[in-house]
Amino acid sequence: LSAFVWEDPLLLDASLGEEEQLLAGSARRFAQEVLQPRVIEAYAQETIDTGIFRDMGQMGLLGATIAPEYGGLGAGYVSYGLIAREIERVDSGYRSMMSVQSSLVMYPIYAYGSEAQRQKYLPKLASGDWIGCFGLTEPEAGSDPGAMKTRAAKTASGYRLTGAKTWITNSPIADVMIVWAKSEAHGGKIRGFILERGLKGLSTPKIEGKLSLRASVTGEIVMDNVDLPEDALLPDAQGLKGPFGCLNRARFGIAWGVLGAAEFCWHAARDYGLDRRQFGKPLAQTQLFQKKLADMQTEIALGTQAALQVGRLMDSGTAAPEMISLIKRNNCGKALDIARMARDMHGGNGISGGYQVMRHMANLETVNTYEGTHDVHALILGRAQTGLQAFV
Ligand code: TGC
Ligand code: FAD
Repeated sequence: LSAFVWEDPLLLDASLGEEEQLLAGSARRFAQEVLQPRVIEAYAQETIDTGIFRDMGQMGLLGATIAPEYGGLGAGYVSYGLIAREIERVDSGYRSMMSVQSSLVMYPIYAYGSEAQRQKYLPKLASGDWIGCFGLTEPEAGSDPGAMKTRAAKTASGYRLTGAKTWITNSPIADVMIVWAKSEAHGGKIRGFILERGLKGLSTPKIEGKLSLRASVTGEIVMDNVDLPEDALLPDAQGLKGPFGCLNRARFGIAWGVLGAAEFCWHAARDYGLDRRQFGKPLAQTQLFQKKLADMQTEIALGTQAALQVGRLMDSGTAAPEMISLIKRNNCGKALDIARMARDMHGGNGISGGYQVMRHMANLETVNTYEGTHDVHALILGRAQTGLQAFV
């Protein structure tokens, strides 16, 4: 038998292909060199540097799974997951900026858009020159997006949108918005529209006072009779499966990303326990501390193996949406438990910004809620195994 590698207990790295390892390595360098030095201040001050999108774009981290002819890398979903893990090791908010742009804006244009829409939007979104957002949630339709009130009426030259989206990542800084609305011209079915900043009647107020995800900006999309041309409609998405097709990808990335945040917290707790002495010995030499480290290591190792398996199935076209619910739910829940535990293991220092574990903990409260709450994913899995839907 070989020696045990405590940081990579089930040898995840060795299960990756050479290109996946290279991409993960360059994403890690980028995240540590470009994002890590600014995150503590950005989170404290809630400052958003839109240049981060261009930095990510230059590194090929936006729309990595999109074909190279549209500015992507043509990489697989395991690679996309590895990128999310490295960015979220620094901050869930930076990963949010990346995953909304990649999975919720570039993916629907790529998968459901016309060739003209792909040519117009994807290269600028891939380079980070344009920033995108995704409007599904409404004030009265969160877990139940089918209850949305936003409407698209038909006009002589296109569509007129009325309604409001809320809790939208990137909306106050977005150039391009994917908005889902019930379209009167299509029998009330949900359709996707591409909106551009500057349209009359369109505004994107920022949501102030967040205590979580402060390095990522969140806002509303308010549409007061916004007129759109005919070619703003995404031609190939009809019904809720349009937005859910995007959410499958983003949720998969989150399942990887949260484990990056959890790994940061685990390593920080270990380092702290090795340095900090109480009762005449390092905290890391107590049984309780070691039990907590073992729990963290175990859950992260199992979670990454599950995410890798689902990624391989996505890359071979054999993954089911419920598999993504399983890993999104479990990995978010475990990452949140790990961050809370790491915060506790740092004692009083754990609440200071400099130790960073409390920031991860606060961020993971959001990640456990968005893209389908922990409980909504339980109901998806419950429905799949009983055939009974318990939402309504
Ligand atoms: P339901 O009857 O289950 O389905 C309606 C239609 O959609 C299809 N479908 C899917 N298709 C592809 N992938 C999936 N995962 C799908 N799930 C459902 C389904 O086959 C059906 O198709 P058809 O042809 O029969 O019409 O719909 P429901 O209304 O009963 O939905 C139930 C529920 C609770 C599962 C669903 O509404 C849900 O997942 N709710 C959670 C909402 C959510 O995740 N919102 C996310 C907003 S975006 C966001 O949070 C971004 S944060 C990003 C960041 O900053 O990183
Ligand atoms: P609700 O649906 O009101 O849920 C409240 C509670 O009730 C939860 O615990 C939930 O699990 C529970 N619950 C709901 N239904 C049931 C049921 N049937 N049975 C049992 N329990 C139930 N949305 C976007 O469209 N685009 C974005 O970019 C985006 N970014 C976000 C960024 C942030 C920082 C946040 C916080 C949210 C973001 N969201 C975004 C919205 C997010 O997807 C929603 O918050 C999420 O889907 C939950 O909806 P809700 O907040 O309305 O909660």
